[in-house]
Amino acid sequence: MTDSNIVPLSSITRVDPAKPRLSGCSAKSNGKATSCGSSAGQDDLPEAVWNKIQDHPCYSEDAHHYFARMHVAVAPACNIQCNYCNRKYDCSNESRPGVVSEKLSAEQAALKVMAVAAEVPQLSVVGIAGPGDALANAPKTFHTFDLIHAALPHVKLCLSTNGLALPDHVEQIAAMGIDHVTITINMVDPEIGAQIYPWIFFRHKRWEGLEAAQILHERQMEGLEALTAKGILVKVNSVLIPGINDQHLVEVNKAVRSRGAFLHNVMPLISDPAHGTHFGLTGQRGPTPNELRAVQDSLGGDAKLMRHCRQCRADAVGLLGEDRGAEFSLDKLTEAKPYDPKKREMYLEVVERERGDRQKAKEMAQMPEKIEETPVLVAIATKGGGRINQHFGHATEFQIFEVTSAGAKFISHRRTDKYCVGGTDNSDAMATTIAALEGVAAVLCAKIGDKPKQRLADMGIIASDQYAFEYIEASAITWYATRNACDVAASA
Ligand code: CLF
Ligand code: SF4
Repeated sequence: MTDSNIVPLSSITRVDPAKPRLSGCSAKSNGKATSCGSSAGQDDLPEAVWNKIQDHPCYSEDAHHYFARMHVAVAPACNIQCNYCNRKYDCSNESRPGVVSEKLSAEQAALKVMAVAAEVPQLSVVGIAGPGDALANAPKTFHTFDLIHAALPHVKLCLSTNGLALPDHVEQIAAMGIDHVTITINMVDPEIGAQIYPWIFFRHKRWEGLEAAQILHERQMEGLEALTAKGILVKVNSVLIPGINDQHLVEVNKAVRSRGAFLHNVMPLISDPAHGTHFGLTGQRGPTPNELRAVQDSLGGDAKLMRHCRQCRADAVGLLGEDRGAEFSLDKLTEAKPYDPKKREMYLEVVERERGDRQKAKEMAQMPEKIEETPVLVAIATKGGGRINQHFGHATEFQIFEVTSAGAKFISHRRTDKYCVGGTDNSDAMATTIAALEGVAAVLCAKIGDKPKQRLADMGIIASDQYAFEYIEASAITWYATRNACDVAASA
């Protein structure tokens, strides 16, 4: 393991933010970290809330550029059955299908967290998100959190649950200082719930059909209300299942907002017959990216919507979108370096400076005075740090920003395959990339070869490495302004 996988500090100190070359979104201009559009920033929130989310990569879109989470897979059992889940695979509440590499004891989990903290100064949150349900394994979940908190009190604790057992544990969650809880809520109508959950196990009894869905719904609402009453930040995850709850999620959104949910995260159903789930085997499809976005847009209230979820594995480690879990398998923990708090302190100083500089750069970016207002999508290749700092050929995902004269706002990410594998072009990956870039006008990356650049140009997509290592939003705005200025000049 080396620090080379950490957001390279050298790459995030290159640009002079005072350089007046970039452009203005509607963000506040006091130099504090704010976010255009899709998520709330420091100026939009009470200080106590901002303090809780400023380094949580899931609760703050801005934070996900700088901070990492890790999940410890200590919770194998579950108390309900979802039609999109097969026990052989990770919990779909918080993870994409794929077996958990290692289930851990509480002690092993604490050791692993120490090893990751020693190597990854971005680590700010440890979550328990399966592979079953955290609260169906409550004693082990809380024991694990106890050990982690005793060893690393600065790390935030985060818990994910289907909500069935939640009302029984709210007091303990609050007493342990767990400030972030995710509940997966896919319905508030038991008729719809019965199409998603064939059974639950509750009070020593198995319940099925409408009764099961009714109990689950009531327990979820009770747990949500009890948590928010205690000031705990609750994120609600909803799995979008076309034809079952796609129209219904507006109602879910209203219900959870009215009960004080901090964020709503609508995630696409992942359905594949190979995963052996009921939905996979019966042909229930997941939504297209456009269907997902249409539902997200219909919910409004951008600051209350999470759009940057990566549907992580229950043993994920690293920045969202990357998985460094293999570096920290149990057999490697004996080689782990001791945790050095100085490394993290230095990283936090860099992040604070970077956030301020990035904001200034965004504010200084200039739009032409008169432009035709056509929102465009720009795809960014990034390894984190809020900068365009990844080679096109190394990208396994692109962050998608929508750019208008009001600024650049993150709207989603799209996965792709690496174009460059072992130093050679992977031509097959280009088809995946072109499909992932549907509707995108430009790709901004740290470097791109002539061949892929031409392939993209043939598809009408401009690829540029002109903004290598610059800040994302400011570069996207500048690219947009320049393009519009050229259009105006051409039509004059
Ligand atoms: Fe993990 Fe979940 Fe906590 Fe984040 S993940 S328990 S809130 S620390 Fe985040 Fe991953 Fe999406 Fe979950 S990107 S699947 S929302
Ligand atoms: Fe699977 Fe999670 Fe649903 Fe339990 S709550 S059945 S582990 S997806």
